[in-house]
Amino acid sequence: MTLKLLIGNKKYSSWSFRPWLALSVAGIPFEERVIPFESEEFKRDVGGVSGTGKVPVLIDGDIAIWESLAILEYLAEKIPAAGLWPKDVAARAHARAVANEMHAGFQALRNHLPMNFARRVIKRDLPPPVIANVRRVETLWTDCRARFSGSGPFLFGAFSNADAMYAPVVGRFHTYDVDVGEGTRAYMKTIMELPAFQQWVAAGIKEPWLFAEDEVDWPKTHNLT
Ligand SMILES: N[C@@H](CCC(=O)N[C@@H](CS)C(=O)NCC(=O)O)C(=O)O
Repeated sequence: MTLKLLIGNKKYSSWSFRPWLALSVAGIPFEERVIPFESEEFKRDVGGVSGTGKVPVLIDGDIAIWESLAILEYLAEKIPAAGLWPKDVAARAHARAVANEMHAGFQALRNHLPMNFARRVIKRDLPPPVIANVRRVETLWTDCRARFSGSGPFLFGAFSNADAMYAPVVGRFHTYDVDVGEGTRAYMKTIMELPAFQQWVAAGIKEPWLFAEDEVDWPKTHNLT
């Protein structure tokens, strides 16, 4: 049975992007279904399988899994050959901790810099709580790379669920031209050069839907104007 992933708009849906990227980079066959936010279809079809009424939702036969991180855990467990968590126990524990930190935190960064792949790259002023979030992300990436990446380009060497969890942050740092160090830039380049990352962005830019709450400085920085 083919896995099916229900996702929101590719331009904006950062939580959808995470499992989509993991599935795509790992080469796991799946069907995607983009369901636009605020549509009748969204209420009906997402509400029908997820108690939260939110995307992403992974459907595997009779099983419906909501919450991005739970989906990533399910994929790692169901398809161990995909290597979505590091093999080494210490690295795996660390990868889970950083993935959980993303899932539970960085509220200031997420609110102030909503993921928006159609926005022109223009710097946005950052209030102190957002700068603190940016610094924490940089520390965390530097630490993962220094301790666990070996000769691989990702946080734990090979691509893992930890990279999937932070991919929308890479997009935000790029889109809002956030000041970051050289190591951070190099890691961002690795993620942004993934063919799957580029496919998602290209599809997002083409989407017709616009949502004011995600267009923080509309219309000055939108690619479509
Ligand atoms: N904690 C959830 C967050 C899911 C979430 O907030 N999804 C947003 C899209 S990125 C959503 O479905 N929003 C639609 C709505 O709230 O109506 C996860 O990790 O999957």
